[in-house]
Amino acid sequence: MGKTALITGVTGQDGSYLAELLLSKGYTVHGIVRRSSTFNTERIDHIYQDPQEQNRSFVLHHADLTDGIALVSLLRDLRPDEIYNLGAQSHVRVSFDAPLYTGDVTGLSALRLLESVRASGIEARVYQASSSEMFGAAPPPQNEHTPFHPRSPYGCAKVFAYWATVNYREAYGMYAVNGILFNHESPRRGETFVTRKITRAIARIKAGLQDRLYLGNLDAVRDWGYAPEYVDAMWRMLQRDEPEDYVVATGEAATVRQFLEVAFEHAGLDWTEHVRYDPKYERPSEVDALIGDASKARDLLDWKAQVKVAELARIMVDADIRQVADQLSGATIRIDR
Ligand code: NDP
Ligand code: GDR
Repeated sequence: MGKTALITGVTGQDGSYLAELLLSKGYTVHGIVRRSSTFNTERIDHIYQDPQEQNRSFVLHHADLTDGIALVSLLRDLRPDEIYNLGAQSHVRVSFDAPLYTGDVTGLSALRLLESVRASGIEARVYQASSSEMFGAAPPPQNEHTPFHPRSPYGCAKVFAYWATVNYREAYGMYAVNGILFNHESPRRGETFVTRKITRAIARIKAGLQDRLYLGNLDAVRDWGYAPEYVDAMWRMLQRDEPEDYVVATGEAATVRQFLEVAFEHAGLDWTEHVRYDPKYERPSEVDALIGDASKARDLLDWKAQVKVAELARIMVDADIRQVADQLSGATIRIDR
């Protein structure tokens, strides 16, 4: 019998790659999808299995991380071996506009889920999607011992979720781990995060659909990796004998400006002709520099980032150019690139 996993946030960038990975390993994968008036399953449509099919290995359930009773009921029914808590209001800038909502969904919901595991009496291993945003103003390089100094409601919520996870491990002996992941991107990245905003704009500029791209702070330094590799690190964390927390990063730094340069150049464009500043995209308090030291993941998980920022930018530009071409030709949109 293969293992059973439950993924919250299965419709997101990471959830979709993780579902694919677990299915390829023979898992039965359950995902939580929240009700939406428009389709929100685009990233997982290619692995969707019709409810009429017998012996499905990929099953979706309507629920919401803010609904603790629904979580307990689901866990009692499914009794998963592994739970990956990827669901969140994950946009840092938006968290300043919706701080309480973000605190609830991104912070308190992690505790809700942990307590639901306890209340339902199951023995699941729990992965919590922690973030380099927890380090915030702490100078780089950041590792598992770096003190947290979050700079946004999102970062604060993730710090709460981090400590709730550690506390359930210490208090109840639960197998619960934090993966402290630095920024990771892909062609499935949400369109309002800076990398995807840039690569999507490049494709549209090339196709004559847009001319300008408005951005905020170009000096921020980030450690950008490739999402499919990062979900593999999540899985590895839950396969160890002992539950521990790990930083996952490439260790390579680039500014937003450098990402712009590489991405535009790959498309044969000059970014200075198209990019303009809009203060709307600045944050009330910014995180200046995140550069991860993932030596522990390398030593204990045998995990190392292969795709670095320049290759990542090229992968994303190529995918967006293909997607715009598909849209213009009326062809079926390719999600799996
Ligand atoms: P996305 O924003 O792409 O996905 C977030 C997911 O959470 C979506 O499936 C979304 O559903 C779901 N969700 C939001 N609110 C709720 C809710 N109330 N109940 C249930 N589900 C909800 O994020 P990523 O895939 O990029 O990231 C995955 C996790 O990892 C997040 O927790 C994020 O904060 C964290 N993280 C991400 C990093 C990154 O660089 N990508 C780095 C470090 C941490 P819907 O599709 O309906 O909106
Ligand atoms: P981040 O990602 O805040 O690091 O959080 P984002 O891509 O939003 O911003 C990265 C940097 O780019 C600067 N920036 C802009 N950002 C956006 N979104 N839009 C703009 O127009 C723009 N112009 C400049 C930002 O100021 C920032 O410095 C991501 C999310 O996935 C989190 O969920 C995750 O936890 C962290 O990465 C690690």
